[in-house]
Amino acid sequence: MSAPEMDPVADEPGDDEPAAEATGEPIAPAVVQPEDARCGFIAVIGAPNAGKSTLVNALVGAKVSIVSHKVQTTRVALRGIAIDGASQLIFIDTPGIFKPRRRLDRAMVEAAWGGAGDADIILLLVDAAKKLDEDIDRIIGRMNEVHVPVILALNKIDRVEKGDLLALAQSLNERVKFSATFMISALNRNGIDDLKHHLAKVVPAGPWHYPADEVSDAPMRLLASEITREKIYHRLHEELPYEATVETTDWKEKKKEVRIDQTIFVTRESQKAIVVGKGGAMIKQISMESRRELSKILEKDVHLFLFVKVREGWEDDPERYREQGLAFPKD
Ligand SMILES: Nc1nc2c(ncn2[C@@H]2O[C@H](COP(=O)(O)OP(=O)(O)OP(=O)(O)O)[C@@H](O)[C@H]2O)c(=O)[nH]1
Ligand SMILES: [Mg+2]
Repeated sequence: MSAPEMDPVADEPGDDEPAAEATGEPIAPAVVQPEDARCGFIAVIGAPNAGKSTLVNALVGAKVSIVSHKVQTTRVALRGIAIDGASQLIFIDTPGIFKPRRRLDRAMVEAAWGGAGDADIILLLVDAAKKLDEDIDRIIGRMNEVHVPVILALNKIDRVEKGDLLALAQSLNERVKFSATFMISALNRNGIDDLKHHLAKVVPAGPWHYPADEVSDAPMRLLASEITREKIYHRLHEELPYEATVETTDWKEKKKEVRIDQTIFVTRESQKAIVVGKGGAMIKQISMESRRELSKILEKDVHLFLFVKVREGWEDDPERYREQGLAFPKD
């Protein structure tokens, strides 16, 4: 990698003692599990902003996927893992399915349907507080093509009148043969346990895929990039978050602390100025918020160094897709 274009920003000084290189990959231990084990992959699909990532985090009981009030936050199909009784539930949090325009959009839609294709069960999440629109129509239109059970979950019921909710459930059930319908609030955890117990009953019998204490299969480096990307989504607006990408370039871990280097790629000089902010104020804020959350997750002191680089046309560079775990669409 070429030299950074600006000094790294760290809100804590790093230190220069030699540190062991961590690979971020867990060493697979033998999976201990009950005799009557069940295990299944559940793809959570739905329109952008329906609350899919919030739901996966609620079901897993840990933050495995980033959330924002903006659409198209999730880019890659990420897995979150939960245990309920003798069942291991592996949730695939997919990007929102929408009408793809840019190449990145197409990669995200493919990742979403790809995630659904790998699943034993599809969980279709619909924002009940929103009118049915063409996003939902497009998804519903393809539901009859899938050959696994589809469960409907109406989300955000904290924002809907009961009568409207029942009418929505009925009209969707007239169009697709759902195996079950749930009404939930992913944000308030309302109905989450019922949904989880149901899933635990219907996933196929079979051995667990992951150790009991694992909540995500994503390498820590990717999760760390995602956390910083979430802070960018919270702090910056308009097209910038969509045109920014974060890569973790270095990870040095010691017993009690970890040094993480990340690069934020933007597509134009003007965007770089916004990300850095006046006197570096914005990047410091992003760095501080990301570092705090990473420290909590890693249970270690984190020294986070953020670099900002302009890379024109990263959206057409296959390597940038691979780094984010996406397949590169040819056209
Ligand atoms: N009121 C309310 N808001 C919710 C609920 N669930 C999620 N949200 C909010 O909806 C917004 C979108 O949530 P996400 O989990 O990022 O949605 P997503 O479906 O993963 O979005 P994409 O990844 O962009 O497709 C966030 O602001 C959430 O806090 C809910 O049950 N009630
Ligand atoms: Mg999401």
